[in-house]
Amino acid sequence: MARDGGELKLLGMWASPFVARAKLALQIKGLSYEYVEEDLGNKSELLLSSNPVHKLVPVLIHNGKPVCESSVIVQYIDDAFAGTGPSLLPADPYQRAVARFWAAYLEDKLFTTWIPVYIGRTSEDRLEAARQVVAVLEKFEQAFEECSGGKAFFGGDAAGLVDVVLGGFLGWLRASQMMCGVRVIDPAKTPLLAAWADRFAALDGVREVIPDVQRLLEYNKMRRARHGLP
Ligand SMILES: N[C@@H](CCC(=O)N[C@@H](CS)C(=O)NCC(=O)O)C(=O)O
Repeated sequence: MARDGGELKLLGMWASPFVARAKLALQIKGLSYEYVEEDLGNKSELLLSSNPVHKLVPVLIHNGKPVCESSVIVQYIDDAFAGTGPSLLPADPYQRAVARFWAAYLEDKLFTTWIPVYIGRTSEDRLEAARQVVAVLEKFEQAFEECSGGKAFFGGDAAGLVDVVLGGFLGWLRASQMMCGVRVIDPAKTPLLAAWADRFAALDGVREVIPDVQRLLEYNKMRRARHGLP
C-alpha cells in the first residue's frame, strides 16, 4: 500500500538497472509497494498484459493502472505522490529541463556504451567498452560539478531524478572492475562521482536496493555461458 491508500505493485527482475531505478525512486519517496520478481524467460500474463508494447520490466502498477519505462515510472512516482517524501524533480522549469537532459544523456550514452562490457566477445572488446564508459562518466562529472553547485547530489541536498538514473546502474558499474579490469567510477578520473557513489549508497535503504556485485558477476558469467561467450 502506498501512503495515499493506493495500491502499488512493481514487476521487476533483481539484476535490472532499470528496475533498480524504479525501486530507488520508491525508496527515496518513502513509498511501500508489493514487489513481484519476473522470470524473463517465462513472462507472467500480468507483465505481458501490462506492457504489451515492449514486454519489459519494470512495470509499476498503481491502483491497477500500468506505467512502463523506468524514466517515465520515476517521473510518474514524483507526480502522483507529489505531497509524499522529497521531490525528485526541481520545481523550477529550467532546472527540471536540465535534470531531464542529463537523465536522458545517461540513458542514451551510459547504457549503450556499457552493454559490450557485459556481452562483449573478447576481453579487448570489453576493455574498450569500459574505456568508453569512463569517457561518458568524465563528461557527466563536469555536469555534476556545475549542477550540484558543490552539494551532495545532482539534485542538490537531496537525491533526485538524475541521481536515481545513475544510481540504478551503480551495481553494474561497480561490477565492471571485476568483469574487465577497469574501475569505471575511478576516484582518479571522476573524483566527484566516486564520492557521490559512496554517499548515494549510504542513503537510507539504498544499499538494499542496489544489486549485490558478487551476485551480478555470477549472473553475468551464467548469461555469457548460455550465449556461448568466453
Ligand atoms: N527502456 C526500458 C528498458 C527496460 C529493459 O531493458 N528491461 C529488461 C531487463 S534489464 C527486460 O525486461 N528484458 C526482458 C526482455 O528483453 O525480454 C526501461 O527503461 O524501462
